Amino acid sequence: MTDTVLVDLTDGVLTLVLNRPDRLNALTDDMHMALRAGIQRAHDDADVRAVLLTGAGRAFCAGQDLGDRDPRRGGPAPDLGQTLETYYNPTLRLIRSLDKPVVCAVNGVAAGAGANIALACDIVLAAQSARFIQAFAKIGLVPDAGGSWSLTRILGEARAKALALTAEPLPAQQAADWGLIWKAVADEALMDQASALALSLAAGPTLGLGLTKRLIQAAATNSLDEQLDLERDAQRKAGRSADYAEGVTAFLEKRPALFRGE
Ligand code: T3D
Repeated sequence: MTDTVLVDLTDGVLTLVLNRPDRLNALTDDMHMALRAGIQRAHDDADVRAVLLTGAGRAFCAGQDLGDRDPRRGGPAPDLGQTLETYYNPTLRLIRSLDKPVVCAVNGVAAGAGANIALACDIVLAAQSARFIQAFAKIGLVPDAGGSWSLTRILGEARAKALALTAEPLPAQQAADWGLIWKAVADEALMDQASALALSLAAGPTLGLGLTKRLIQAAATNSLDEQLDLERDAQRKAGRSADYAEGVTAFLEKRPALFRGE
């Protein structure tokens, strides 16, 4: 049986490739669990210092595999609240709580939960030809995988509502212009740029990068006072790290820093 998620760890970058290209990498139960195991490994394995998530073939991910939800097979309607709790929400929480950077290379269409899994990542690059589609409205569902949260936070209500209610495809360049993603890049350059970014993050001061991720995620709901306290605590930890000592020493010695992620 083919692996539904390909996993590779090289030079500190854990690359996870969604791998059902003939179904546009639509998510099956097996794939959900493989993706989650990959992100969990990034939590547990100190050799992982950055994650790169992408898709095989012409799509990033078309969301839930609808073949697994065929109502023509009969039986009771599925409890989709339960499928979110079982399959989607733990993975979304694992991505957001990972103290290491997660780069997403959106190599093609990202629809439904596929779009929203991408938006949960820390830095999103997309091929110029990619599109983001909140496909849920087309099949009578609501945005999930954190989409109602991330779209509204990043874009504001007007754009979030229009995307979610119309399910209109959002081209990668417009997503970048609106600040929904980091960059749209030429299709042929996507993987080189995403890999180079992930590699450079993996060679970075992992502890400090993890603290930075936490600070930025907390900022949306914190008051300035709360955020200043959080910065103080985070800077205290960062200031005690070996990577901070190395960073300052390297600066003073006019050489590149050699961070060890601790
Ligand atoms: O269920 C729960 O647990 C709740 C959670 C839900 C989360 C969700 O993600 S709900 C949203 C599910 N996703 C969608 O509704 C998107 C469905 N797909 C599309 O709208 C289109 O395929 C795309 C816009 C993504 C791409 O269009 P296009 O024209 O480039 O490709 P295509 O021809 O539609 O698709 C190619 C093949 O992939 C095709 O199969 P075929 O004809 O070659 O045998 C198509 O059926 C298959 N495919 C695409 N998306 C899915 C899929 N098969 C199963 N599930 C899919 N989601």
